[in-house]
Amino acid sequence: MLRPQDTRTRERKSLDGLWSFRVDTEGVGREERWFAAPLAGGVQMAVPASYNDLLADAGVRDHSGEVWYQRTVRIPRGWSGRRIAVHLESATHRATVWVGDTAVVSHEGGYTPFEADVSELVQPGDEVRLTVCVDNRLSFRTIPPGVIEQTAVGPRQRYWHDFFNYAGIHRSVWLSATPVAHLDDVTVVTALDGTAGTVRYTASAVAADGLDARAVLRDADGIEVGRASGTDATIAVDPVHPWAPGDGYLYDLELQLLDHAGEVVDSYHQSVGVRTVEVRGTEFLINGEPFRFTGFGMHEDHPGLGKGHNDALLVQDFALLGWIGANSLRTSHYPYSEDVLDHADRNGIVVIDETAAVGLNMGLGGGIFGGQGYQTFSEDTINDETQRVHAQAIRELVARDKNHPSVVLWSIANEPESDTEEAEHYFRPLFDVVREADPTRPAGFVNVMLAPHGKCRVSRFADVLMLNRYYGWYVHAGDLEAAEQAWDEELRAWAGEGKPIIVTEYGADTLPGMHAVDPQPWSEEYQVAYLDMNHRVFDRVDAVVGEHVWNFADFATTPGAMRVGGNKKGVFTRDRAPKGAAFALRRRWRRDLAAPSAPSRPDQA
Ligand code: BDP
Repeated sequence: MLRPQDTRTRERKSLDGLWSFRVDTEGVGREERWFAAPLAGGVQMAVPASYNDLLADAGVRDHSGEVWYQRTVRIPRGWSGRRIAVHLESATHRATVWVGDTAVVSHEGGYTPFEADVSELVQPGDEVRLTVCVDNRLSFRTIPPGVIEQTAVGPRQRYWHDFFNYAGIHRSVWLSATPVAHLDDVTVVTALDGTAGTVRYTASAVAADGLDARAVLRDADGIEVGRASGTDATIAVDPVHPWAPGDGYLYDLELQLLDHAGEVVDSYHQSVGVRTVEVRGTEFLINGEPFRFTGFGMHEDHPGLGKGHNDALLVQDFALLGWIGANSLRTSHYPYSEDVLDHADRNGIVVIDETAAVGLNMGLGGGIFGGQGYQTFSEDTINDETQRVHAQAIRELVARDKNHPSVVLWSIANEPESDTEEAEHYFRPLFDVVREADPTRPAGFVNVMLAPHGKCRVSRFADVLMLNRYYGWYVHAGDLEAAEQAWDEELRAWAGEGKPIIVTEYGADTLPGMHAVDPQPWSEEYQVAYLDMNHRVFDRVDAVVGEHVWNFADFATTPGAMRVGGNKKGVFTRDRAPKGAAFALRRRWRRDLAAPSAPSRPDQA
């Protein structure tokens, strides 16, 4: 599946805006066929957005079950004879879509796209009713998992991840038209050799018998630099302008289907960054140069909007990444909007791309240690079926993001239980899945403090060690001296594995405006001292090739005794004001950026 585009043969029409919306409090919408008529009692709801915080109604915010979205759309008159599709970039966590009275697609998983070919159901020029039923319920068969518990006051959704279960249509919805004979996938793999680069593409097409394929590569100025014929070919570029951290140089690969007369039947544009990624010993190499990750684990999270995508806020977040000297981010804890990945490509920001497999650990809850009353892996909890859903989540992530040069590393889970035999059995095949889906990038998972060095049984499958550690916060809170010693010891033990280490989370909750002469937890000064302590430890261990502070910004969570209006580990507040730590990080990271080890570009030689 390719994302809808406007090209010389393709068109798309945005269905973003206000939709009619109704919460299915009683769970009767399907039985009553709410899709078959205008939504009775519908109110206006914005798409894209999380619906939770927009209606000033706790019943809506905390609703667990289905909600319904509906609108009408006129099929453009010029679209006759085309393949017409409805494309949703995401619906959290599962959805069914109807066109008129006909169900056209259902999709499981809240952060990857899906679409339906509706050509047979619509007539160009006509208006049709489009209904989307979105379900936010999590179970032991979903990624991320959760459980609905029956309590004295009714059912309650529980989950083991530390961010609010925002739901709805979080990203754009499109109506798209392609030729019936059309390209439906492309995979691009690039290589570098001295000043030369190669772009190998493999494309596939539908209903394209008798058609030829061709690819034209153009540089950022639109000048053609190479072309090739066929659905599988390599184009050489010399000299090449590589994609590199801080230098998001992109070529445009136009893929075409051609008829006998040489007329272009279909055209799709794939942006391409020519770069390589490799793990060698304890080094993480981009274009053969050691790369050191600085940046954050982030969240798609904003006041009001929840997890809805918004371009203005995207631009703001990336500007702050640039300001602070971050060269990378992790899409903690789910695949982010494709617009985020595109922006990372364009801006030379490196991405660790993560599935939504978070909370597969009954030893943890909301960042708080303590039993949850369930066993992580068992027939009734996380089991083979969950593993199948997880494998599908990995495949969908790779299928969507494989061509982004910014993506250099896959994270298949965050902080799962990883110190048991069951965990080993669960994860070993998932590493095969990710490597089969993408043999070109390293893969790993994010290790939790409960499975330290010597106990973790899953890290042996990973190319890169990603560690989340809270020495000085969840352990040795307030005692940075003890924290430093314990952290130093554990990190050196991990370094003995001979793999690169990225510290994917370290952070301290901080209330903006709380100050202390003698740094006390929750004060802005403590956050700075805590980060300084961590940095001393990292700088002593060569295998550490990355530091991602938890978190870029404060974010919404479920209410809890450990959360003051959400998680406050942000270096920025939820509305993106800097805490003191932002300036401290900027001093450290901007210094790193100026270092002479920054990858060189041939055109600057
Ligand atoms: C880690 C999780 C992250 C939490 C963080 C915290 O990976 O999602 O928000 O701890 O407790 O366990 O702040």
